[in-house]
Amino acid sequence: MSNHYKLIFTGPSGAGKSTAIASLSDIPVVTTEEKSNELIPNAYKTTITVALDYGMIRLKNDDKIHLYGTPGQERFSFMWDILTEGGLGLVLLVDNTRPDPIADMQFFLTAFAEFIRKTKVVIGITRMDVVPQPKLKQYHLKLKEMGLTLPIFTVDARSQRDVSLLLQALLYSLDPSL
Ligand SMILES: Nc1nc2c(ncn2[C@@H]2O[C@H](COP(=O)(O)OP(=O)(O)OP(=O)(O)O)[C@@H](O)[C@H]2O)c(=O)[nH]1
Ligand SMILES: [Mg+2]
Repeated sequence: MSNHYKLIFTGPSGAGKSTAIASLSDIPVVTTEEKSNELIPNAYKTTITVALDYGMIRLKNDDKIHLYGTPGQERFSFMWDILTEGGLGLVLLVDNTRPDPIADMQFFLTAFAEFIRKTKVVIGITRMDVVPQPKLKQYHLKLKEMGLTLPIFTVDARSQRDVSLLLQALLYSLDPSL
């Protein structure tokens, strides 16, 4: 019998959750993008997720990894609890070009604290090619201050290779045999 694993992608708007799920998915992704000038905080993107993203990875043994992306904007945070239900792990993406990305990381780790207590989490910092500061070291310092030891990587959400490495780190921490 095949196994089904559910993973959640979260993080602030523009961090690349929808992009990362599209990079990884073996099926056409289900998205709930909305175009609205009032809602879009970033000039470089024209839509935002208002409910969820869904993609799926087929493993060789017929097992499936289901990928769910949350909306980044807090006004849609009512979806966060719904989407984490039954999830095995969390991918937190952080946009390094935002005004205070380390505070964003802290915000999402706090918002998902209950889920994280029961599961595993991996952190990917995106858009470092656009704004190289802060560095990973500063994220590590904040994690330490929060009493957390979590894997953290620089990733480009558009790169299938980058996001699969991130996912592999998460899967490995969940079950080294996966
Ligand atoms: N330059 C650069 N662009 C990136 C990188 N990662 C993602 N992007 C771009 O950043 C944007 C991310 O947009 P989305 O994937 O819609 O972001 P999201 O996290 O789903 O945002 P919400 O749905 O609004 O919460 C896209 O235009 C990507 O092409 C990166 O590492 N560098
Ligand atoms: Mg999105």
